[in-house]
Amino acid sequence: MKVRTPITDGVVPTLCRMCDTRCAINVHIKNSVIAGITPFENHPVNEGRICPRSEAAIDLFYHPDRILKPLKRREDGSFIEISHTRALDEISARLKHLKKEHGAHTVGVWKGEGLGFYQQEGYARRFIRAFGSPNYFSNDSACYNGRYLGNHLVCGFWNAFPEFNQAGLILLFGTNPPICHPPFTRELADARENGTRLVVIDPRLNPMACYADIFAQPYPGTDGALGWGLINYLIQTGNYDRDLVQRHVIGFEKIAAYARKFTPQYVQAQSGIYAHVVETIGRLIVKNQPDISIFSGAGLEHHENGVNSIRTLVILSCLSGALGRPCGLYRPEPLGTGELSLDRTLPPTGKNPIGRDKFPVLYDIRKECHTMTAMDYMLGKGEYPLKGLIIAAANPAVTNPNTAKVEKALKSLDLLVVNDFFMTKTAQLAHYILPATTFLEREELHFYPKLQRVNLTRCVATVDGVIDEYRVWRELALRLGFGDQYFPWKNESAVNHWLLAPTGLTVDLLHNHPQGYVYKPIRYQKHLSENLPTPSGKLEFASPYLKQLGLDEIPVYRPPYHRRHTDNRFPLVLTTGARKSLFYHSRNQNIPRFRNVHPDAEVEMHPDDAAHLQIENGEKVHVISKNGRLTLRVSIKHHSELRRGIVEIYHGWEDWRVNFLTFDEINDPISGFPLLKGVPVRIEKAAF
Ligand SMILES: Nc1nc2c(c(=O)[nH]1)N[C@H]1C(S)=C(S)[C@@H](COP(=O)(O)OP(=O)(O)OC[C@H]3O[C@@H](n4cnc5c(=O)[nH]c(N)nc54)[C@H](O)[C@@H]3O)O[C@H]1N2
Ligand SMILES: Nc1nc2c(c(=O)[nH]1)N[C@H]1C(S)=C(S)[C@@H](COP(=O)(O)OP(=O)(O)OC[C@H]3O[C@@H](n4cnc5c(=O)[nH]c(N)nc54)[C@H](O)[C@@H]3O)O[C@H]1N2
Ligand code: SF4
Ligand SMILES: [Mo]
Repeated sequence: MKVRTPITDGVVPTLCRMCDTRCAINVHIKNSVIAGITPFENHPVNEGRICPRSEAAIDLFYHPDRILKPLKRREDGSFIEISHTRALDEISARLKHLKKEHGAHTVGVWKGEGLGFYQQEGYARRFIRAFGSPNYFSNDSACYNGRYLGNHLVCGFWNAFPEFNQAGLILLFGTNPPICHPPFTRELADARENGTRLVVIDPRLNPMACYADIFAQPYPGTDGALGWGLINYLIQTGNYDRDLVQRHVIGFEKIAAYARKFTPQYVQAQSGIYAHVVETIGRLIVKNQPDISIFSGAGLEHHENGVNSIRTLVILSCLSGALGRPCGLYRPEPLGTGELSLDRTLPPTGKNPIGRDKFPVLYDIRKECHTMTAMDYMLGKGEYPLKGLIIAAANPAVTNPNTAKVEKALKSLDLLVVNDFFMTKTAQLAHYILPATTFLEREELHFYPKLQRVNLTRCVATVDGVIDEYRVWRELALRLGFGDQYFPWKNESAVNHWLLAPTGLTVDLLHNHPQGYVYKPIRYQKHLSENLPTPSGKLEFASPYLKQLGLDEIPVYRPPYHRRHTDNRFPLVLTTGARKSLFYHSRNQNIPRFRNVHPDAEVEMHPDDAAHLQIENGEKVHVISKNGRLTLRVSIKHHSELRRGIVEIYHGWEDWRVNFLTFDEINDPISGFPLLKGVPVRIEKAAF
């Protein structure tokens, strides 16, 4: 591996991308070797702190298993190294062939969490639009869009992270900040020290719950019932923002009428949370309104009723007066860069984007196709076949639900190209694997909407022969004949100049601001002077848009699948994917010092459930759903750590793929999200 660094010795400030938080770091270079990563002191996101995953960027960069040359699969399934020129020539020839013989729509691209949002996502979207296909897929068929849509449908915007330290009361639903978003934990801790009250709602004891005033464990997928119960409490006690309702809301009467049945007793029957706890939370909201932060995580959106649960909580937040407040729902200003995605300038024509007929809202609002429906199209069960796919920075053979089907579908493709560092389960199925650059090898813009700040990351090193994401798309585009028009910039730096041009900011300016540059001041309470960015210009407690699509006008609560379809064969409920601090989805398992901490997979069980089945801690068991089985070790938790009847398995293991057990056909009708956190299963002792 031949590495070049822009300086031989010194420190380069940039942003970490071992997760999406993007803390500011200093990368130390000694003798042209990346020798260390320390926190950058002066950035408001992490204020001079980093987590242990950050330094693992060095392990990743120099990893002995890293793929450094393009690989081509041979007939016998083995791979041979080929040159970049040959790989790009052959891939583009095959793409051309698919387009000519079957149409551009039979090809798609799939961006994964490894690339996050913004610029790298923009390239993937741009490429496929310019190619002429509507089929852009991403990990966001199971991440983030549920929360985005839930907020967007009510308010027209979403600010992912509020200013927790301004809140009098914080309610966390299905989120685990100490593991998933370490910097926000500091904000939460500061808030606690200043007297902020905290409520944590999670069937599993997550570390934040230890610091909560109230920790309540609902049955998975029943948060909507609690949300409605709290709405009912505010309305019945007359403690809601009447002025807001009069001036800025449509649909209040409808939600007030529907909320009536959600008495504390009814909420208890639905969610398992005691009626007096529901009332206590209601009282806490009343006492602290309008300074209420309500934050929901993947724990809510990974259910087939997720968007409605989230809409319910957004309505609760608005009723409690938190609209426009720093701790609540405020609308960030966009930076206003050039449009990479081409979503507006070159909207797709011709064939239907995959999944739009089933999940019109997902496509309409996010311009995304649906990954689970894509599997059907690959298997010849769609309106047309999907034959070619380029996957960049995703590992769907591990992370998408119903793994057996995902593998079958990916194997059936005429062309599968995977851009990654490692021979992942997905890469193993590819016809071509392109070696990927790490975040240390590119310069890209990053926005922090909450802070209205923008950063430009630095290219800290390059590896001979490995080309960055932008160049991969550009080289393919040039060979396909649309490079000059749509990828005219010679390199990423030229892209950055173009992106920044409409903003009045410059690359140099951002280089000189490693602490981030505040591009616009934050404006709270914007709804007082301008319309909300919804179709009606008001908060849509009832959505005419959803009604017209035949979807729920108000966020009706429907009990989750496992409570609607009780089946004696599958008496336990599996929640999957509660994050581990050192792993990131399927990443970091190949970093030995991390793997030593988590050597193998386990299924977490409540002691009563284990005792009932006469299972002991550490014993091997089969976990069985209607879709498959997984054999792994039991970890018996303490009574308070899990709700009885719930079991939990991490989702990123390459050797124990929990998505063999999950379903791809039980989806949220608005977001299309799969049911990942409420799967009926049974557990059997494994034979010795
Ligand atoms: N270390 C690490 N950090 C990560 C990631 C990672 O893989 N590793 N992944 C990143 C990504 S892409 C994402 S999307 C975020 C996700 O981060 P979060 O949004 O915080 O979500 P999770 O950790 O998946 O789950 C949060 C909690 O939801 C609970 N839960 C499950 N079902 C329900 C339910 O029905 N109701 C309620 N109230 N709670 C429920 C689980 O028990 C779990 O404790 O984390 C990000 N950060
Ligand atoms: N059962 C279950 N399934 C889940 C979840 C769950 O909770 N339960 N969570 C879901 C969620 S929230 C998410 S976000 C998805 C994540 O699903 P994926 O997007 O598939 O995430 P990863 O498994 O991290 O795969 C990322 C891949 O990108 C590679 N990579 C990392 N950085 C880069 C880069 O800079 N360039 C390139 N080219 N490659 C890179 C990594 O090596 C890795 O193989 O999983 C979802 N799946
Ligand atoms: S939380 Fe950790 S991994 Fe994520 S950006 Fe910050 S330092 Fe990096
Ligand atoms: Mo995610």
